Amino acid sequence: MLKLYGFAVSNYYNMVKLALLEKDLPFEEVPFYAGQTPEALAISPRGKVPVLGVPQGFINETAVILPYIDDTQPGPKLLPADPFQRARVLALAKEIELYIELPARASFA
Ligand SMILES: N[C@@H](CCC(=O)N[C@@H](CS)C(=O)NCC(=O)O)C(=O)O
Repeated sequence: MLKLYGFAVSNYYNMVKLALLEKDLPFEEVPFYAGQTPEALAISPRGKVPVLGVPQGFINETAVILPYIDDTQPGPKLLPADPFQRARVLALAKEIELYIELPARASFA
């Protein structure tokens, strides 16, 4: 079973979680707060979340995890087949990540 390492307040964690839910895949959530300990770095080389645990090992970086899920797992495709429509969806996701969610973090406290 796929394992999702991370914590729920992370937008990146939630991007991967939503992809897994959208595809209706079984997965286990593993609380993981990353950091720079040897144990954490063995799972996540930069000490970041999310990480996807797969039978062969660990995959990090959201932009790598999402296409991996789409390419290897059943369920509805996460992106449109048409290149222009796909670009529009990816641009919207990038807009939310860079220009809405990251600045909004300043108000989390
Ligand atoms: N480029 C990474 C960024 C991930 C990232 O910044 N995650 C944050 C949480 S939202 C994190 O792990 N922060 C803990 C830290 O940097 O020590 C990705 O897209 O997965």
